[in-house]
Amino acid sequence: LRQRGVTIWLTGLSASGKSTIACALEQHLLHLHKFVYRLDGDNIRFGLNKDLGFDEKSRNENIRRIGEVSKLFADASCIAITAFISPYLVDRGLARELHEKAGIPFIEVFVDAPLHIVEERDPKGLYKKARAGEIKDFTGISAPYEAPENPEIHIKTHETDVTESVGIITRYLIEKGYI
Ligand code: GGZ
Repeated sequence: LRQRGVTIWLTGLSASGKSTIACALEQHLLHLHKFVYRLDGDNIRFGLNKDLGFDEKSRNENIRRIGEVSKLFADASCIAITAFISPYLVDRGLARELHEKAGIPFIEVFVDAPLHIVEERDPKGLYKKARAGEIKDFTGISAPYEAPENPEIHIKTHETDVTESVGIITRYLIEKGYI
């Protein structure tokens, strides 16, 4: 049976654990000899989307393009993993619609950690800068994050380690017959 494409869409605050989970999941699926590709800030925001910033319109366009690109990868029978804050319900809804219209599964994963926890983590010092007003429109501080209402998977990263998170997503893929 040929692999079917799917998009695994991680959403959550900065420092919630999206990239960490995305990398570990990618590695795990590669070990299972799956065709997988990860889209993140490094290969999208510095390339295709380098013309975009962080105001609401730019984020809408960022997510619109990522939705289109992930759909193309999944259409080419790849497991596309995306790791972007994607703070707006409507944008994630449009990405989902795009996939579902093409008959491609869209798996929304809420990478959830409370604001006080991600602010404590603050690995790049961005929350501190945002609190000081040095970064404007910062998600969770001065820009909104609209939590998913009905995600396929909900992971609380302050209670679940990376290995277990990868296990949860992998078991979901197996249960649904996607891998
Ligand atoms: C949020 C910002 C901002 C602002 C720069 N708000 O933790 P990081 O550093 O490595 O990940 C964040 C990343 C968010 O980009 P996304 O493309 O995922 O955002 S969105 O989906 O909302 O378009 C953060 C950094 O960029 N960063 N400025 N103002 N995060």
